[in-house]
Amino acid sequence: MEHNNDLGFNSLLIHGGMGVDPMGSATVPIYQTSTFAFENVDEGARCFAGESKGYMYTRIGNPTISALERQIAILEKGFGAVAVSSGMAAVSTIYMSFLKTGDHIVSTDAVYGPSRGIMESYFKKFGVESTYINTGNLDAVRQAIKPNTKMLFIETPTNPTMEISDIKACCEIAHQHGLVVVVDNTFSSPYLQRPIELGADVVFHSMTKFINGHADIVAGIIITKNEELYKIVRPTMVGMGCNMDPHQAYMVLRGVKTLSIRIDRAQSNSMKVAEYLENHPKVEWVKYPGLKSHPQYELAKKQMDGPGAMISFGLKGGLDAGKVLMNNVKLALLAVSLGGIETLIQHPASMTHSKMSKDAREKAGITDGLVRFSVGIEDIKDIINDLNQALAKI
Ligand code: LCS
Repeated sequence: MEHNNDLGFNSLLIHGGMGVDPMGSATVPIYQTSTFAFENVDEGARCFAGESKGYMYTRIGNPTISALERQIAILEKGFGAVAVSSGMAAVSTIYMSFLKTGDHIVSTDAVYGPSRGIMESYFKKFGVESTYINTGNLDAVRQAIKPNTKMLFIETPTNPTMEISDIKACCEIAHQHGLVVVVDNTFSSPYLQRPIELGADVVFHSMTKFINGHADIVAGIIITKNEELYKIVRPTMVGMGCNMDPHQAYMVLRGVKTLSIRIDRAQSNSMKVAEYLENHPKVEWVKYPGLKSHPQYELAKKQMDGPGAMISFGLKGGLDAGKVLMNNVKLALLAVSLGGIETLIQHPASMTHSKMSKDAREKAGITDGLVRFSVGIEDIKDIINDLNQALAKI
């Protein structure tokens, strides 16, 4: 696939996925159609044989979706991308693409709950084994790899514990054993972290979060570093039918254009919120990669172009105090999801990670008292005032 990779990141956000529209449209039109007419029978046959670039059926491909796939592949420095209906559709497509009965996967323990949940339920049913470790610990990664291990699945920073894994070092270890390295890049977006440049084979996103950024769409995407992997992933997605809808693709194409300016603002707000929390007498701990107190502050600085806009913290009063805080915020929404323009607060142990066993949660550092904060782009004084008045109620 040919990409114009010479432009800077901000220019690529605006122009990266755009082809030349025959009608001169400044935006990518929504091809809201399920099917495409062929000129004649031979042309239809050529399309299905892969000998013609024409479109056939929207589950297989659609010009609006293709534009988004080109756009994200360019931003992630990959060969190509496959858009899917949600972040979880990306996870299941990746598992289905690369794992079979008897295989084993090593995964970050504090991944987004359902990424682990579907492996431990459905994929276990098909005979795939899994081991969950802190992939920030390279010795643990080495020790977890077995003769039947096929995939190393990393989430960094982790949802919600904000642990960082060294992507480059993990790839070096995994590749010595011939594993496919998959990185969930949802928390950083390609603006802050590009795992393929660090050696990853497959990157994916819940584009519901930073990439779309407006809390109005659920969407996912898988980016591969080369054509060989792309040719495994695309037919799996087509066969399983977890394609994106053209309107969904249009919304994400619109949202992604402002990715860098949204993250710049949310990140500058986050630094101030993290410092405010760290100095608050009712707060016990704060985990944010931009704080020097983060155990992997140096690694985050090396691997990421910024610490992002997600913060986790715990209060001295534990879960009870956390509940008072969450029930009393007025500006922040008490809601799951993250990475949007609005500030959100939620409780992972009873919400996003509630399907994990308490034991697995505790081992992964998802304690009952952990509160997760997704910092939006509102005025910083209003975000802090809101936290201040809610913390005063404890
Ligand atoms: N990966 C990460 C890191 C996520 O945070 C999520 C969703 C997914 C994958 C799945 O994406 P989806 O299918 O929802 O598009 N995370 C959520 C969260 O933390 N709160 O609500 C959803």
